[in-house]
Amino acid sequence: MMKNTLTIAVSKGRILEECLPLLEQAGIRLLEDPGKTRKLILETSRADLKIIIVRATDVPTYVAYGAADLGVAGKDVLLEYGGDGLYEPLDLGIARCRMMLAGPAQATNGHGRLRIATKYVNTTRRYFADQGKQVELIKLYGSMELAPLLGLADRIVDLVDTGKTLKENGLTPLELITDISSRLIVNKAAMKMKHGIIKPLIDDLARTVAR
Ligand code: PRT
Ligand code: MG
Repeated sequence: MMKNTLTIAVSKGRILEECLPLLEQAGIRLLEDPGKTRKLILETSRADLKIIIVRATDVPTYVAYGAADLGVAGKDVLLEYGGDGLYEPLDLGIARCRMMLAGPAQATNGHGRLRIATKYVNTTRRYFADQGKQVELIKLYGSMELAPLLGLADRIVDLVDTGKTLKENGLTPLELITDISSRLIVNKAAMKMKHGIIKPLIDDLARTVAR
């Protein structure tokens, strides 16, 4: 962690795409087109600031350990990560969606414990525990929508944007667990040691988001 430089961890895809206009309004441009390079460390128009490209679920890890000073992560990823060592000073309002419980339209509210397939096992467990319900969780890494169709689970917990993915797989949204957007996260030690450069960046981004 170098004292006068900043590293921001961002995932490729919708978060990077929606992040770039915000960064631009804060005076930060990428020097290379992220769609055309395989580089994982991207230089910017600010010599003291670089963007690193990591998997969405790895963003909190890089920031918590101080390998990156800041990061942009979906609230879904942050809820599931749960660890400390992170500040979450700003809701960037990008990559919005909803985390939902979903299932077949005519859900057979079977016997015994509900089986739920999801990649968000911690968040799902907490959601049901808060209602005093015990559920059986099945951890999946993708294509959750298949699980009820094949009898692997009664329900799924997944992110929903337009609802098209659920619909095309014969599933209906049943309960809203929480609204999701991407957050700026900051390593706690970096926030202290590099306050002089991090604080103005947070303020610039906050102004941009408020516009
Ligand atoms: O895709 P990859 O395996 O590389 O990683 P990832 O899925 O973790 O990354 P990415 O880029 O797909 O998602 C990054 C973040 O974007 C997530 O952590 C969310 O915070 C946010 N986000 C916003 C979404 C969506 N909207 C979204 N719709 N992430 C995923 N989806 C998926 C959803 O899981 C489902 O499969 O899109 C599908 C539903 O979309 P609709 O429009 O059909 O409802
Ligand atoms: Mg994805």
